[in-house]
Amino acid sequence: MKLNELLGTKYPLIQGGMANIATGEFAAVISNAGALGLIASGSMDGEAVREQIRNCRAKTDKPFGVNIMMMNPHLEEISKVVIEEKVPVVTTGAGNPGKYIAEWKAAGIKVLPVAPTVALAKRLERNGADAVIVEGTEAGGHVGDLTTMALVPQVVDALSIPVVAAGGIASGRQVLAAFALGACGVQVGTCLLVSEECPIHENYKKAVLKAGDTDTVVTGKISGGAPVRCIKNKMTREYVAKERAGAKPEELEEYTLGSLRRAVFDGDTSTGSVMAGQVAGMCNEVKPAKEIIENLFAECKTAYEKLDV
Ligand code: TUI
Repeated sequence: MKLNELLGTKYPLIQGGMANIATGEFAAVISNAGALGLIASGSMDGEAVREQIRNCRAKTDKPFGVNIMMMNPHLEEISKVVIEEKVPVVTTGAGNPGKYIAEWKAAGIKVLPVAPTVALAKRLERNGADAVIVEGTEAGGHVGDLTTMALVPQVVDALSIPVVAAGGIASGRQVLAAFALGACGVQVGTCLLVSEECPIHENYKKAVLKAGDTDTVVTGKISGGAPVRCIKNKMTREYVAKERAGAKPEELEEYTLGSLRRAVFDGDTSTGSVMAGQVAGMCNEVKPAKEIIENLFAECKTAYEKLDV
């Protein structure tokens, strides 16, 4: 099935969740550009999500979604708010949403969970997901171990529902590659961080613009906590040093408390978590979101015509 048919979009592209960044207003910008904008509910409570849904609706009549982070302490509340507010699409991340899928589906919501493995993707298909978003470890933020290149075709082969590719996509060539791997669309985050409308601190945007191919690192791999990909800085260096020295998960958690907010709102790119994917190295220019999205599909077409196989 075509992703545009499932979501009611013009472009088969979903904006990544991006906790603390993707407000209702930003999601509306992306939806108005013809893709699917998402409100990132991150660690918001139910009423904050409701407010963002209403803000989004005030700015667009196009389909949009809410991304639900499964580690959110207000998960139960949010799972009800998306039903009450008749949100068209829900995506999930950082956990298994299996037990919520039936009630969301019964409310007419399209459900697209992120799966970092074939096993979870299969389970989610059995639970009734409309499609799965397969996110490779190239992505920014919380990540699994497998790459987009290796994981997407394995999930495509194992499932009958549509698969959306995420992680490592910031150009038309990568969109084309995702389709070649059997995906029906893409999810992108990092390339939208450098959109004019993205409501992050200027310093965060500059850090992404400046980053090269080797400038991101995954913290939390050694300690067995939640692995998170960020742009390398003082925080990631100290975090990894603490992990190597055998720091306890609680100590590490306390160390990063509020670190994403510090980067997003205060522009503290030294002790903050500047979450971004490996493609930060190719996001070198600030442009309107609409132009970024249109360029991805125009470039995809040119790259297809130029394929020399
Ligand atoms: O969720 C994301 N990316 C995120 S969430 C986030 S907020 C956060 N900050 C610090 C620590 C943890 C979270 C920042 N970035 N991407 C989607 C994603 N989902 N990546 C990996 C997963 C995932 C992992 C395990 C999905 C399901 C899963 O299931 C495990 C299980 O229960 O079977």
